[in-house]
Amino acid sequence: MFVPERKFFYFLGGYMKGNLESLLNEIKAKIAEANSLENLTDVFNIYYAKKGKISELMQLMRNIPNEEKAEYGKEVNALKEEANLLLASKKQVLEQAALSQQLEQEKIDLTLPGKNYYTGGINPLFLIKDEIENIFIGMGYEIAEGPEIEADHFNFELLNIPADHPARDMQDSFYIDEKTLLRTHTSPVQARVMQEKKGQPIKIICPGKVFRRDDDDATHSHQFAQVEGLVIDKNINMANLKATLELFIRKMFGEKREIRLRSSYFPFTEPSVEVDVSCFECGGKGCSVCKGTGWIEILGAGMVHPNVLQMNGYNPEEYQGFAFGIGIERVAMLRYGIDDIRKFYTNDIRFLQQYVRIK
Ligand code: FA5
Repeated sequence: MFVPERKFFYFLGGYMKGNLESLLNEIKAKIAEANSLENLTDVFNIYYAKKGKISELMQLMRNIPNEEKAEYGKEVNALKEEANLLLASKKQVLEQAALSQQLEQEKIDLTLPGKNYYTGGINPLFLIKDEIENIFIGMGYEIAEGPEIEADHFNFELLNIPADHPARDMQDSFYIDEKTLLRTHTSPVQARVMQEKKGQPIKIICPGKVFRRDDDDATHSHQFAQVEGLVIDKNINMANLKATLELFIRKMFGEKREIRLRSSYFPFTEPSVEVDVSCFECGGKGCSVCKGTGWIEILGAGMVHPNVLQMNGYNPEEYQGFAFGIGIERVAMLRYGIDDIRKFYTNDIRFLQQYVRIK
């Protein structure tokens, strides 16, 4: 450590020299005593502030004869320098101590139990929706979208279901006003896409929510989800539809599950079919889930009706098409063995945890 030489101040005799020495000793003692950064700042202020003791030494300069001023200044600077060094090194020691203390206080006890946050998971319905999408994307389909609040015109009329047609009873609806309703199926997207593609070939699916005034039971809900499919091109026939549906069902349920195509009626397809899959609960014997039939209906389908093609800008002499509407909940129920459709919507975490990891 630098120790300044003190050999003069004869102009003020031993008094000044003694003063400088005792000042340095005083500073040293205060620095040694300081046990926090705040204390050290106080020490600094006492000596270095405008009216501090070191500043006072400089003011004494004016009493010193000119020829001795330089020597005196040097001596005071040496004192200042030593005090600076002492302050800086003490500051380092105190900072280190403060850091160690902080680290000590913030030490993490890895043995303490952690806080448990739920991160959520994907509802099994969405897992199935994604799987259905992937199967059809693999067959070259594109994904289309349509509004959930739909015009009566698209939901019914452009699908060959004029007002007062008895087929409207098949899909009891939630109306917003006379001409607007919550769509009862994803089929209006057929009309929307046909009008958009203006006579060009089409190969789309459209997943989405639909709404009906159905009474809720094990297999019916007033809100559910469908995936619409529509293919329009030249030379499309019923065999293409059957092959497509069989491929989808085999990919979705495996080779072992039995399926049946039943002839049916939809005003927008001719001929029409409904597809049933053997009940997962009873294996086909009949139970409360399948209402004793041994089968669960998962989709409706058919060849696009010539009237629908015509109304939406396609010449039925030139173009044919098939369409289908798959009930996503029903597929999920069959796939996972879920015995009540309402379980998808009640948000019981114990139910969801069986299908997805919820931490
Ligand atoms: C229709 O909705 C037609 N739009 C399907 C269609 C599309 C036919 C294209 C021809 C061409 P349906 O009402 O049968 O059809 O419903 C289709 C599927 O939705 C049913 O097979 C069933 O899986 C499901 N579904 C129908 N109603 C309900 C309901 N209330 N709750 C849950 N799923 C339902």
